[in-house]
Amino acid sequence: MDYTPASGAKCSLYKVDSIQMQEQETEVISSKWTKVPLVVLGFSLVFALGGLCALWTLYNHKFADFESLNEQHITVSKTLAAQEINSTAMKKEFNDLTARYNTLRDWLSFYDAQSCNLSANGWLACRGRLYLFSSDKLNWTSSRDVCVSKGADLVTITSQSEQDYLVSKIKVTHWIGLNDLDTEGHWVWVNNQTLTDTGVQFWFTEGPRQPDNWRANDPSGENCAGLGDESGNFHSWFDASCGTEKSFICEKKY
Ligand SMILES: *[C@@H]1O[C@H](CO)[C@@H](O)[C@H](O)[C@H]1NC(C)=O
Ligand SMILES: *[C@@H]1O[C@H](CO)[C@@H](O)[C@H](O)[C@H]1NC(C)=O
Ligand SMILES: *[C@@H]1O[C@H](CO)[C@@H](O)[C@H](O)[C@H]1NC(C)=O
Ligand SMILES: *[C@@H]1O[C@H](CO)[C@@H](O)[C@H](O)[C@H]1NC(C)=O
Ligand SMILES: [Ca+2]
Ligand SMILES: [Ca+2]
Repeated sequence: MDYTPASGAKCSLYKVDSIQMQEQETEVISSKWTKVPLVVLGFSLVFALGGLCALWTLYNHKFADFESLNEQHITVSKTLAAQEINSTAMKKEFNDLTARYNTLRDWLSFYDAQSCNLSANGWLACRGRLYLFSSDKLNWTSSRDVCVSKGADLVTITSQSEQDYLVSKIKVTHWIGLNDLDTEGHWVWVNNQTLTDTGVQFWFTEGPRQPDNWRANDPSGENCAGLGDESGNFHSWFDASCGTEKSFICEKKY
């Protein structure tokens, strides 16, 4: 009899157990049903976190790019600004130099006009040289002899400015100190300089090109050079027969 309550208690215990088990079963069932969204949520969270992480990395990357670009931009801007200052300074320097050059050139041409107008005993002085423009006409060899007898020689033309000066002084053709008497076509000055040595030559090129060693009047050809020809053209050189009688230009240093 004593067992009854015990057994009853056992039963009630069992009852309790069965109720708990029932509850546990329902818990297991309910947790089975809630796990699916949890897993989805978990995955979503992982993906979201991954996305955020990727975005963050991308952002950092882009920011680094932007920073380096910005630095480059600043550097280039600074260089540009410096070069602008440089170019302004150089422009100013160039303008100053041009102004100084023009002043000097004006002064020099004034000085030239003065100094190249000096004359004594029929000789014209210009830039350290004395020139004599003959009024009589002789063949090339006799012309040279006259110059040499005056302590000079036939003129050698060694620059554009000397050519320009002489051209400005003549109104008829004049012998100059250039010939190809020794070797046909090899032109040498009376001081033995070649045209290559002096670096300038002013042969006539606007018509029949000179020198042409024309042989119609003189079978020995044309082996002496004159400034200008019988029809003018005083700005150019012509080869002519050395026997022709022309005015001539002597030159000496002073
Ligand atoms: C400016 O010019 C000087 C030479 O005149 C040069 O040495 C310097 O590098 C230049 N600076 C820039 C920024 O170009
Ligand atoms: C130099 O002489 C020429 C004439 O030979 C003359 O026309 C010119 O005005 C003179 N120049 C000077 C600066 O005296
Ligand atoms: C030029 O050369 C000739 C012959 O070779 C020589 O007699 C003469 O002295 C030379 N003239 C000059 C100025 O050197
Ligand atoms: C140059 O003229 C002189 C004097 O008249 C003469 O002796 C000489 O033969 C002439 N030379 C030439 C190449 O015509
Ligand atoms: Ca010739
Ligand atoms: Ca000729």
